[in-house]
Amino acid sequence: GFELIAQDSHLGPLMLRSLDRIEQRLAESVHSADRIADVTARHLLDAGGKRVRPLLTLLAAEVAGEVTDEVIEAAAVVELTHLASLYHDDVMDSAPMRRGVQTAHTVWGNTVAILTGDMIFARASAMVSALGQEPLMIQATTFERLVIGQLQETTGPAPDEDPVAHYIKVLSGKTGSLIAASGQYGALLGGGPRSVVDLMVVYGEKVGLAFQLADDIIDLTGHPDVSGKIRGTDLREGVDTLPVLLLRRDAAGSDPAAAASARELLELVD
Ligand code: GRG
Repeated sequence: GFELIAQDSHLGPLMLRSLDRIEQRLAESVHSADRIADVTARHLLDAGGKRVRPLLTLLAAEVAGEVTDEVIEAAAVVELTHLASLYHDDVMDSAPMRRGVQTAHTVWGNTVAILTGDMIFARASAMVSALGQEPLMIQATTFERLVIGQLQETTGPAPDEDPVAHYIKVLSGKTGSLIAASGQYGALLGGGPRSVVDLMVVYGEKVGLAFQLADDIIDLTGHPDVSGKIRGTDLREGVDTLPVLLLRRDAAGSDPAAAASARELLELVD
């Protein structure tokens, strides 16, 4: 998690101190007076996670302007939004594990997991509302794109839609949107110029895409102790990731050599 980033990175003291402050804000903001809600909301936060989105917010602020208190707050908001979406995602996918621990719905049931996600999302919304009108709009747009991405993934491509194009559209919504928002918040609240704030959207989308593709490859090749996930889960559950979609495209394509080797590999996975 955060400790891993801190150990392995070449981040300067300002970044490390800022990550520490974000961690404190995260712990404060999931706290609930309700004993059970407190436990369920801490569950995934305490389990770790890489904190990639808050880090991107900090880096964008540093590049475009400076790390302000509002940047720290926004960095916590993006991680909370991500956290909320993970509670819901794990229910939808019936995932047994997340961040190396049992998922919340496995421990407490679907209802508790969904409501915990709702509570964390409400906290993020309250925090972002104090940051002003534009961050609030970014948050609302991002939430909608997250939800639509998830919806499109669930419904699958239209009959006349290219599966690879559909896949990229889904990723742009469910992963690219929040990563783009992370950069946007950093540049905006760090006092950066408008041009850089807008560029962060394009940059974040591409980082999000690269990030998710890496995730797909980790599912095939990653080590469970490092990734916290069971290898080959996507394949076993028939989730169409880009490596498989590209093999199918090659298998049906006009290059005979590529088609033959793609078919050979697909036999291993189908
Ligand atoms: C309640 C905000 C909210 C959303 C509901 C469920 C849903 C709509 C959207 C799902 C979005 C989702 C979970 C996308 C997957 C994104 C992804 C790449 C997750 C893994 O991110 P990492 O690797 O995980 O950053 P860690 O654990 O390191 O934080």
